[in-house]
Amino acid sequence: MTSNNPSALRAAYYEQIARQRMSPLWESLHNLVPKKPQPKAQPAIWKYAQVRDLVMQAGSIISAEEAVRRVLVLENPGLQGKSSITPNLYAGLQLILPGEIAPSHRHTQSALRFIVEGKGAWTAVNGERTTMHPGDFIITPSWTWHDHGNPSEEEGGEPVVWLDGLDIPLVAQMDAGFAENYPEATQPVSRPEGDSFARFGHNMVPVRHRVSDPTSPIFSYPYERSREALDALYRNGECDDWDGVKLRYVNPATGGWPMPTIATFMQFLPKCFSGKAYRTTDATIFCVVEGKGTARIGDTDFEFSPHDVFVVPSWQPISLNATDDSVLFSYSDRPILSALNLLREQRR
Ligand code: GTQ
Repeated sequence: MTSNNPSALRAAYYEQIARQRMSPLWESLHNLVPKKPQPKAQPAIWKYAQVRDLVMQAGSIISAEEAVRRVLVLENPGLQGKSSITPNLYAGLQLILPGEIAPSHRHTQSALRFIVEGKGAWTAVNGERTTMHPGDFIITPSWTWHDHGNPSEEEGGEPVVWLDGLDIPLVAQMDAGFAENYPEATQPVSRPEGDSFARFGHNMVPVRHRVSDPTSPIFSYPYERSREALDALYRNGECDDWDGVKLRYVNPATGGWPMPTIATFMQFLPKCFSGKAYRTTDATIFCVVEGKGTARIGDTDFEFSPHDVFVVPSWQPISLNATDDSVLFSYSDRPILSALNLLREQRR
């Protein structure tokens, strides 16, 4: 090493400071403080036609009881090994067969279920069971006991598949994960089905209700109701150039998001809709309910059809086109970005 060779001098210096667990900011500043978001997550799609058989095969590979949760994790190709679909969010396809129970547990992670295929299975939250139908959006808030089950074949049970959306990566980043198992497979049922919906699902709340936490007091947002609202609005002439007809799900007691970390939406795109491009700093996972079309994400076109799941990373331009009347469910980390004043949106 000679003192008039700056790169050799620096390399030797970097070795010395590394021994003291230090590093030179000037080598990494541009990466640490980028001019705009540089998502490692990539746009990606899971075509249900390609994965459905594999999801069903999981049913003969392992029981729901042994698996605890029999789920195929949808892992973003840019986040390999992280069980993440975006930096903050997780997605998975869960299968429950007739007669099975996924045993009761609770954890600090918040979860949503979006029913993809099949009906009649149930999920229990806070002593109340909710029956699943395709297109229903169901929540299991942080630290609530939850178990899933499916009536036996004799009772009319059929395989049910839903999309799980959780804030697992966010909670891991925060080192705030706690979990425990319920002592029995299922929690006791203490309230009849529909109880929370009767209390909170009709633009009314119990007269002496006080808001004690940010989580929605209703557990299920039935597809029928959401679909009806979108339909009525479209017939009334509503149609945004970017979104078509798009509504967000609310906590009826606060007007806020159903859960503190995950935003959820449902939108209708009429046949021949050709949406303008937008980008946002929340990363979004879409699940197709009805219809066909194309999502252009960045420079790539992803053709979508029912039950497909696709992901749009932060700040990637997206535009939606529909070749048939289409309905899309989506969830994102918008509440987190919004609370931290990091939400930006650009519409072109
Ligand atoms: O249903 O409780 O996909 O705890 C991942 C973790 C589902 C669940 C998942 C979970 C669950």
